[in-house]
Amino acid sequence: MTTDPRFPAGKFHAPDSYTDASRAAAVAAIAALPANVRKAVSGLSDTQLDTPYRDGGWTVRQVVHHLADSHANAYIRMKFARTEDKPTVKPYDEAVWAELPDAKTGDVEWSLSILDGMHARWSTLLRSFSAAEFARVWVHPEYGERNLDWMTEIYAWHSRHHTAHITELRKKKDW
Ligand code: NI
Repeated sequence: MTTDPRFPAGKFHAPDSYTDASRAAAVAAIAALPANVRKAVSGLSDTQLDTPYRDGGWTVRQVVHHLADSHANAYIRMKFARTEDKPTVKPYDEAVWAELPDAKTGDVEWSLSILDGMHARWSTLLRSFSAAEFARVWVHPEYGERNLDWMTEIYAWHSRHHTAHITELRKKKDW
């Protein structure tokens, strides 16, 4: 395990192969994110929410809103990949989005509510996928093709990654 504060849950490594069990575990991690992040921010004051999780990093508030921004894009991209032939997805600048006023100062409850509803739908969709559907791809203009298996794994990791930013900060600050 790395001690790099940017990667408290380790860096992402795609598995060599995908199985029913690995897919179920990844979907379970995505399904669990809303409750986990809600618990992670539970009881924090506005001042605590506006504290960077590391020097030069996003605040807890920005991390929560980033999860909603990122996962909304991922959810929609997966729907395109499920329903269209190799759709090209639209990149976005997550660092710029995190500085927009709704992400910088908005009530975390707004994004917690988005995550509650969206992850219920997203995990329901993922549980419906056959192996052939998990093999469907999208095309990223910079990174090329990625399939739904890879995407499910990376967003399971992404869920753990950002939740750990908040829980590690609370440990460090003894909050
Ligand atoms: Ni992220």
